[in-house]
Amino acid sequence: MHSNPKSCRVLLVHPSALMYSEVYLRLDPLGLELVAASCRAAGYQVRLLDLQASAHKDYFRMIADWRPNAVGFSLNYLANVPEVIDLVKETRRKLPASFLFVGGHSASFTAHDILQHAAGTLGCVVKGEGEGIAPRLLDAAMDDRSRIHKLPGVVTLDGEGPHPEMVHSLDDLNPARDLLAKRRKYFIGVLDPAASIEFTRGCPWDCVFCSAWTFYGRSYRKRSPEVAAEDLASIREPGVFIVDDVAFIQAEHGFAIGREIEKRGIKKEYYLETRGDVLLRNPEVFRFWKKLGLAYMFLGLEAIDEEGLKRHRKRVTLDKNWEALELARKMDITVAINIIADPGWDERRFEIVREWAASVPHIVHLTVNTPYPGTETWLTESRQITSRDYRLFDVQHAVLPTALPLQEFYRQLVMTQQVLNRKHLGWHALFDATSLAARFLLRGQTNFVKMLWKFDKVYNAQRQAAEHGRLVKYPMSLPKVPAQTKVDPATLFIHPQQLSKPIAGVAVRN
Ligand code: B12
Ligand code: SF4
Repeated sequence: MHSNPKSCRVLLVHPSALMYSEVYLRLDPLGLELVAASCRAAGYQVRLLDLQASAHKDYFRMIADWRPNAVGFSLNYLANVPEVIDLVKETRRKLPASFLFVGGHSASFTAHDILQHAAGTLGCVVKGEGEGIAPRLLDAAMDDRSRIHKLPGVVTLDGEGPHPEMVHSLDDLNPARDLLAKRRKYFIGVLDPAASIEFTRGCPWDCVFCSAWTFYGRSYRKRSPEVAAEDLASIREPGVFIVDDVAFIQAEHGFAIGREIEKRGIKKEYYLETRGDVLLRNPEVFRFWKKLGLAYMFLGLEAIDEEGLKRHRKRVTLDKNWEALELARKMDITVAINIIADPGWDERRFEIVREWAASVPHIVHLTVNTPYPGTETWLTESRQITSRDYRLFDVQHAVLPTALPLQEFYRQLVMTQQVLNRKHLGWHALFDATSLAARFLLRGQTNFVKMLWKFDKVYNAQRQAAEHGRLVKYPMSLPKVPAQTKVDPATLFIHPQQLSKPIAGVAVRN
């Protein structure tokens, strides 16, 4: 068909935002920007469309006008599966000859189901990292589609290729941020506008509810400090979201990037996510980054009792977490914390969390314990999953049996989130929301200001309960019952395990 990539048009699409996350943030799809960069480097004409910031009608207008030869969809979030399948089917009708493919985090763990749902309309699902394989896949698909399932990580209805391959080096590519329109739509809290950046990839811990580590086979890779700083210098937005799962596990790497930032005189405000024990072990690097502009830090505490920490296999004690929170407060870094609410909670348990949240000076978020494909919990959770609707797997719905009647569970959840949000608004007060809002509006930035009023529109107990009654067009496959008691994590890995050197202070099993 198209032997010359230059005459070949490739559209890459990120699905819509889950409305619950949109209250606090909207971020550019970094993974897709990287895939776009590698396809462009291979000579393809590439466009990027993010449905978090554009509407479906913009997508259909674009495919009608531009008529891409290939359309790739990013599927990091399980809750987006039905939307992407519907887009694939509609695109197949409108562009019968186009090559349609799907990749990303959740797609990697549910590849066969996605192909089944798409009922022959989808060319393939790509498992694992996309930068290396995407141009090879396009080359093959533009030539002879019947052989693409021989490629690493590629799954079709005809079969599956060998294990996906990891990119040679994280330094080889910079994300194609220039391809993304409406860049002023991206923000996190008062960092408005903000852009995403990656310094490291993977996580050496192994929490049971998380698939960040199973995706990358427990590997942990770093970008070189010079490349990371150059990438940062090219970012126009004043706010920066560091997407690393656990920032600054290796203090020296954090220092080295920081020194490169100083050398270049880069002035930005940063948001990052890390663990309490990492902060305690490497306080100096966080202090240094505070000077560089570190404004917010997210600590995934997950539980406020020892028993909960053990259940999630956080490999950290409660005392260490409290100590970390206190240290962050002393450093004058605004801290957001996540707590996982279990569907088994009763009124008293929600009340304890509300009381606790009111007593700490930090921003507290509450998400619902949700077993995801690719996690250990998916296989070991012995309670039966109560829904086969992908859309409910967004950590704001209960997909496990609730101890309280479902309506009451949501009433308690939303009430608790309201209490926490009032504190969250205290966060705005901290930064003097009124004058800040005025400054943003003067610059034409409205994301932060809109967020101040969004909460009540988005969180609604009755609606959340009613969403359990929606028609399920694409029923999910559920884990086997009875549940496994012990899991070999290697069976969950998307990329085969890479035995990287042990990291000082990170004591996890091998
Ligand atoms: C940054 C991040 C976010 C950002 C999203 C930014 C964005 N718009 O994409 C924010 C903060 C908004 C976010 C929110 C949420 N997140 Co989040 N997030 C992450 C995180 C930490 C890193 C993602 C990232 O940017 N990685 C770096 C880039 C380079 O990698 P990547 O996106 O995976 O892309 C690579 C491959 O996946 C692949 N690929 C991706 N797209 C495509 C497309 C094609 C065609 C191809 C071929 C390949 C391909 O190639 C890319 C390059 O190698 C991951 C954990 C992780 N380590 O992956 C969790 C993660 C993806 N999030 C998760 C969850 C649960 C959520 C929330 C539902 C809950 C929450 N925590 O608030 C919300 C909902 C978001 C929504 N849909 O609105 C889960 C996913 C669970 C699931 N199976 O659905 C993860 C895996 C974390 C976990 N604990 O397990 N998240
Ligand atoms: S430390 Fe964070 S990213 Fe790593 S496995 Fe645990 S929850 Fe996932």
